[in-house]
Amino acid sequence: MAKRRLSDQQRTRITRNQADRQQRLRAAAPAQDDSPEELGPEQPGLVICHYGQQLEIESLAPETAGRIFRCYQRTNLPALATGDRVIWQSDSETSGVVVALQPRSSLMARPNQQATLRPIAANVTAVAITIAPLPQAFANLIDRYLVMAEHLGLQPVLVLNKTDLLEAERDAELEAMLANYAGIGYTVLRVSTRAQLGIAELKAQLSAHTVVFVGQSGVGKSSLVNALSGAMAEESAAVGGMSTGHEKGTHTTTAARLYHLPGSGDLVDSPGIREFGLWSLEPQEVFDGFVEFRPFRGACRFRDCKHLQEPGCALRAAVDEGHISPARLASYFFLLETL
Ligand SMILES: Nc1nc2c(ncn2[C@@H]2O[C@H](COP(=O)(O)OP(=O)(O)OP(=O)(O)O)[C@@H](O)[C@H]2O)c(=O)[nH]1
Ligand SMILES: [Mg+2]
Ligand SMILES: [Zn+2]
Repeated sequence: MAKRRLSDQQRTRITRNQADRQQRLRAAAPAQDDSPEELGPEQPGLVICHYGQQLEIESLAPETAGRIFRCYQRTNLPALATGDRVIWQSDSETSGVVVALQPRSSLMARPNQQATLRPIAANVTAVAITIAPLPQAFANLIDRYLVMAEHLGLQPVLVLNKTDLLEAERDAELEAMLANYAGIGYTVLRVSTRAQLGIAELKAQLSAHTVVFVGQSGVGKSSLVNALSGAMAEESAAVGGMSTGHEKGTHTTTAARLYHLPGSGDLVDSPGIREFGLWSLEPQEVFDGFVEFRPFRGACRFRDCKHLQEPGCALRAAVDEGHISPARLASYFFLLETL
């Protein structure tokens, strides 16, 4: 064991040395353009966006504060995410290299098709779970995000956008669902970026936070980020159309990006999800992610109760007594199945 660890360490050191050497070679190589290739001093920065191999780093150093540098990262670093605090060095007036990652307070990741986790946003403190009358909202997806937020200790906020599109009859189910979330204790905000409704309230709710907007494509995450940040045309997030016929979004946003709120707070716009991915959670963590279930943990007659047909099931009793909604229990089973 000790021997193996030593060789692991050696391997890491070799990789790091190689990376350093390549870095020095690259720095020492004759400049491709007429900019000097000498690396500047180590300085703090913030990852604004990570797409492909490129990072957009906002400088936090006094002399260049607020300026954006195109950077690549040293190969010994883990995958970086929007919101990461880093140490970087400039190699030109507009570019540089990220040399270190500073500790993260949180990391929101998303499973991809290969079931590996891809980091989306780091150091966020709140999650705005964005839904709309169209595209149709799914309780399962909302619950998945809620479980994730609870698990990471992030403040969840449910944001219903496009209230201008609400139709009483068609959206009765949506309203009932939202009333249920409010009843559990979640903050539910109603906004319309088109009709400019509820934006100030949402802003007030989020001003102390770094909040990531998540949800299906087409619900209006980018529209909300623009409305909140008051972004000027050239720096605003791209807003997409809706595919005709299916009332779905068109996956306009392709990489998470951070925007500063005037005053205080940061927003992270993220790409709409394509499928119900699997977050690697333990069944117990899923249970705990349903906050209104927690008082009934361990209260069933059988210690290994699956809350299906067992006699003396406290969870089922709670549903019968109206403390837990049947929809949330069904959602819990659905999430367990997809683990
Ligand atoms: N009616 C109405 N449409 C809206 C509202 N907000 C946004 N939209 C429209 O919804 C569509 C999708 O908006 P986006 O902001 O691109 O949605 P998104 O969630 O960022 O989508 P992805 O980037 O694909 O994940 C656009 O056509 C917007 O104009 C609203 O409050 N009311
Ligand atoms: Mg978008
Ligand atoms: Zn039970």
